[in-house]
Amino acid sequence: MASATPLNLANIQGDILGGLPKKTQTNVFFRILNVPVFRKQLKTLVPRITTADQVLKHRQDIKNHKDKGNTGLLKISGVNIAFSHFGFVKLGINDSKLAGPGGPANDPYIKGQLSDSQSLNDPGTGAGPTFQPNWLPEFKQQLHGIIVFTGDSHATVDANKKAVLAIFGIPGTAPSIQVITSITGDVRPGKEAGHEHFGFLDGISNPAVIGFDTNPPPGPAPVRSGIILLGHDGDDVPTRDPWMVDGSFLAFRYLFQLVPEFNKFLQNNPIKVPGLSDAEGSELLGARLVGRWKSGAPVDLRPFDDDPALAADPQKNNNFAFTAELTTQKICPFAAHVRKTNPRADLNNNVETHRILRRGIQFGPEVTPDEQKQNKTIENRGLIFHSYQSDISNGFRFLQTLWANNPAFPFTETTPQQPGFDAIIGQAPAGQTRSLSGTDPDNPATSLTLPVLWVVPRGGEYFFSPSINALKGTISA
Ligand code: N7H
Repeated sequence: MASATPLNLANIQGDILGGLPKKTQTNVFFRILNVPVFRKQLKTLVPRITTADQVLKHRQDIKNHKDKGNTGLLKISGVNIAFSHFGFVKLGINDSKLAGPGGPANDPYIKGQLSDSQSLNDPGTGAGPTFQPNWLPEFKQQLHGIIVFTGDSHATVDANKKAVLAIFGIPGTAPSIQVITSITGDVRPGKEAGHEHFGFLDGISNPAVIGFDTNPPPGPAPVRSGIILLGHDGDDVPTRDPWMVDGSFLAFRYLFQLVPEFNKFLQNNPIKVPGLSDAEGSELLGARLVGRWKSGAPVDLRPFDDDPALAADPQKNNNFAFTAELTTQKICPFAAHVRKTNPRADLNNNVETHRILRRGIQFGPEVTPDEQKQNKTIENRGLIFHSYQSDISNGFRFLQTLWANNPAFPFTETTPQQPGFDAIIGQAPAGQTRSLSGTDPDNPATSLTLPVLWVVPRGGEYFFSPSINALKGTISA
């Protein structure tokens, strides 16, 4: 389909392209109670929605603020909104053209993530139609939408949330929506800022989008805007309804992380390499499971020790493609998380249709001394995972089911080893144990058994984040 470039950044919600700047984020999940009233009120919300061009301005303001030597944070707040299929059904809007190329009958967005959870291998009970994932009860009902609030502080986010909920009559006697649950995530404190709870720097590799990202650093090829936005060059459905153009699907996953248990596993299984202490061997195992060191330095460029300077250099830290060893696992295991989720040269760099924009944030406290002592999770913590893509089946779902959960991927013709599961997010079918090869660089065929799932899904949904025109028009009309 014809490209809509140059992109109309004032029409695209800001978390999709650019990402709402955030130290904290609150996600409000809602159901619509009163359709006509909600529609009217939504019109009032639209001018408050943060757009992609405003994100560019916010980021420039933050830079200017820092350049002036200011130490405190600039007060910035953002808000975006997205709807599930069930939300559009409630609104009486025909969203069948949001389905992927296979049509609506079996489309994950149309079915909703709860119905998809068994195919994602989420842990649960029962099988087939009686399957119930081990999700929190609030995510086992039909959610109609999500409002994402971001900002520099809880005070900023809370004030924005209060003002937005007031638009929908909350608190009050006749609200047009019901808040089902609200979850807040925060950037981790101090030196851990930007690192997820296992300790690894996150948010390094996101695809540059043609028409938006000017001058991207060396690394994987930029993607066409239609890989992320509907109705653009690269969108695999040629006939979207006009209101769908400039929107994007938001895959949300509520992922709990068992950090003390993960650390204990690393501690118990140090990689034995001459010259490395046990602690260094454990550090190496962690790096080989992820494909990056905690600093963010890629294992493909720095296989046996960390290199914080490499990690900090955006000209180098994403400029690799596993080309040094397409047929061995000495440098980086085939099943390393970043190799599973972006296999680069393993697929001749033919990965464009499976790139996603990740916009996650951490939730929960730091590991407590008590948890450390017992090697056991007591407090809830993890990742509020958000990813944007123009096709859920090719994006989030492809990475999860056909790559991370698939022990045979990447398909290796010239080596006898089966890669195994992505140790971070790979999920085996019920009753099966996870393992992977390649963690020991000197014995790549040795298989390492993974005793527990350290990333546990407790909820999720697929949403559609519409354009500003759609919010002003079809959705609120
Ligand atoms: Fe992953 N982790 O800490 O191990 N991820 N991830 N992820 N992830 C990445 O390159 C992590 C999850 C992707 O282009 C890094 O930005 C954790 C899901 C993709 O090279 C780290 C969780 C999915 C990439 C982590 C989690 C993905 C990526 C390296 C859950 C999709 C980019 C930093 C709690 C299904 C790959 C970086 C590339 C990178 C971690 C979830 C996908 C450190 C802890 C559910 C596409």
